[in-house]
Amino acid sequence: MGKPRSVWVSSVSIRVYPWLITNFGINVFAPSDSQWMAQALRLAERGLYSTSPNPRVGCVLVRDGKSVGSGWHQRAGEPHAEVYALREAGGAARGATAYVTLEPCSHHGRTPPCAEALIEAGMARVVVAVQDPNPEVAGAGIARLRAAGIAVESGLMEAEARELNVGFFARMTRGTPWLRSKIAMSLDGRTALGNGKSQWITGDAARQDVQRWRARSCAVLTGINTVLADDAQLNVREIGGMIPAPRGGASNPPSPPTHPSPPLSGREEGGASAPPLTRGGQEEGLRQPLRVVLDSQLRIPLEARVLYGGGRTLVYTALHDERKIGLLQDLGATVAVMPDGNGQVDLPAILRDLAQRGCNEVLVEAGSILNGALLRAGLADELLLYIAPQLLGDAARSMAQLGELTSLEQRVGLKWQDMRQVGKDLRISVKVEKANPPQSPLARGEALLP
Ligand code: AOF
Ligand code: ZN
Repeated sequence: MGKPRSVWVSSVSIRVYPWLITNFGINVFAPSDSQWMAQALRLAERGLYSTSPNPRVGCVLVRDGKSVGSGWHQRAGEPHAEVYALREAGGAARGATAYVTLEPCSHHGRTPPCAEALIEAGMARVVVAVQDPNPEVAGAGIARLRAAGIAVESGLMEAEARELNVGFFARMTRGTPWLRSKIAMSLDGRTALGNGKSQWITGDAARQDVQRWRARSCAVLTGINTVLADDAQLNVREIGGMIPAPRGGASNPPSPPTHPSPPLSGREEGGASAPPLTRGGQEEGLRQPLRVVLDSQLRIPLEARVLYGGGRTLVYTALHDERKIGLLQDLGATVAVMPDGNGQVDLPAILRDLAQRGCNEVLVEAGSILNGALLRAGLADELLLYIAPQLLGDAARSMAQLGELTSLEQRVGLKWQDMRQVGKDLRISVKVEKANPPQSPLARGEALLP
């Protein structure tokens, strides 16, 4: 039997659900199911800045139409969402329905299996948004619950749940992180003047917004040319003194809204469903992304700001220069030598290495050379474009060096994802179509990496 289908039925009595599932393999979700799952997704989003390498997960326990416990996963090594919810519910969990945004785990990781905890607590039904792609779980959690006689339905708001953990799914299913390239540009797609001047094309609000995308990423990746030109620190510092919500279980969510919640995009930055952030000078909880520099020839100056300040720095190079490597290590940086056959750094190998280091989402903040190389190699997954209402002219630098395309088949296909105004600029996010990787002449070996 294939994947169970899900249909929406507004007035089907709860008693016919098991009958439909048993006889037709159909999952039937009531409107209240989706409202509770939306609640669980909102809780999961609170982990946007803190859970990695673990996924963002939320859980709501409902009995007699009321929430009796809820929780969200906050940090790797700490309890999972279900545990917070069960703790809050206590004995009231017996006979409840659990809404979980990710399949409850079945393995002993840093914490014990949530499936067992749900069974012990006497759950009657478990509704799951999406199966856990972690090979250690991958359906075993759901199977364990079913074996214990619990009714389990999966697939409710699956797209939203996947989107919220787009990086975790990428790392688990293909062994590389989700690569999102941020590009600040003019309306005519230019990122700097011909002489390199680019500060600042977009306004304060857009640059503030970028800080949040950095904060949710496991790593920020750039090229040596950008380090030499901008000397950016690439850490998270300007989110208005805001840090992720403090430790502790989530409070009980209110009763479900009478109208279904608006769909979650899983990518809100300052929008209506942005995770709550608290103001304050508490440094604890402010997770700095790993700063990654691609520097084939180890040209990075020892004074480069990316080597200092908050956060760790990882330099990938193609050069076995023990002296320079030692100097960088003395400054606290990690250096990995990963050459391809052309004296450049090996991009696919670097991405696999980053995944092995637990990176789910990587934000690329680089110039047109690296952006072009990633697109040409079919490695970029998403472009986060900040577009300023100005024209810089055709002598200015392009957003990505793709080389000359000679047929339209070579173009990079994109899919609109999200679009909004941020201050005086526009923010457009697009996903890169992977079906037809671009085949410009430059994609065939003529590497242009820094
Ligand atoms: C859940 N609920 O809230 C989360 C889950 O090392 P551990 O013990 O924290 O396990 C991490 C794995 O557990 C992670 O890779 C993913 O498969 C799952 N995450 N599972 O039931 C949660 N965060
Ligand atoms: Zn778990």
